[in-house]
Amino acid sequence: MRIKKVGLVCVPFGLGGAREGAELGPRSVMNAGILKQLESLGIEEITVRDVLCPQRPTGLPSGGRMRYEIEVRRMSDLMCEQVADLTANGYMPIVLGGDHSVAIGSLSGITERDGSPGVIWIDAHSDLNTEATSPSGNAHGMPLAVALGKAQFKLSGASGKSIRKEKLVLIAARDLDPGEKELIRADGIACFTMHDIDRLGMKTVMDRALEIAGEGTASLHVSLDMDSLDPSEAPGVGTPVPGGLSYREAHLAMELLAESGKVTSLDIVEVNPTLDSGGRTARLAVELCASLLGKTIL
Ligand code: 5AB
Ligand code: MN
Ligand code: MN
Ligand code: MN
Repeated sequence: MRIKKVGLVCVPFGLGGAREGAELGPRSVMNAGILKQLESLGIEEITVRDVLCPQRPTGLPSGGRMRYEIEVRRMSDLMCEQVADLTANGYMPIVLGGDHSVAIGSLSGITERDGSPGVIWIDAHSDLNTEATSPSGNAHGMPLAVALGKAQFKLSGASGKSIRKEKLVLIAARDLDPGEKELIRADGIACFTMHDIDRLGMKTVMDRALEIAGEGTASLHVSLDMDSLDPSEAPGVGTPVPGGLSYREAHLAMELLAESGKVTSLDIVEVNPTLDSGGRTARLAVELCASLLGKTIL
């Protein structure tokens, strides 16, 4: 499948994480030249949508066990509309976060148009906390629990559940909370940890991931948390964890996804330029996006 139309959805939202700065992510990825990169790949139509995200309120965060719940809901509703509209018009949505809570909106927007997508979640974390299991109350640790209908947080219009556990694959996990581990085991969610990547290699892991998430669904969503990479490659993230993907492992993952021809939407999240070293993480985000869209070495 050759991708001809891309819709960049800029979501400057950082209230889902503990540290300020992820709201500056979309700008930094744009400054790192994502538009030029898309053009040079021969994408014929590019449209950019800016989601008008709620600002950090003064005073205490809204919400109970999910911090800034009101703002997360507002952002997700706006995003859901944008992503659904782009999908309906034949654009591949590429969401530039923002912290990972933006995936709540991506997944609900995709589901609204195409039904449940397969999901490949590339992340040091599993983002499966509910309000009850979250150690932090931060929404960026909860988007998959929300999408699976496990959290109390439900989106306004939506039925609550947007993805199926059988069609979800986690890749690069290495920092899981007790409640998340329990859920992964109890629900039999496919999880390729860094240990599995060490043992099997990225090629085998991605083949298996594509078998699980890439078949029997109308669409395939890839959610790339930049903290999946080793902090030595991607220092500009809010929750770095040692022992992550190498530069080549991450590129290989994207190249194999491109070769599959199955990916229909993408999030690139958790780029935090205030923690970055000279825009390195943003540039890597652009490169990985290019690989996923079919850029090859030769
Ligand atoms: B990210 C933690 N599990 O829930 C939590 O970066 C971290 O989107 C979540 O993967 C990290 O607060 C969320 C401890
Ligand atoms: Mn994440
Ligand atoms: Mn993460
Ligand atoms: Mn993070």
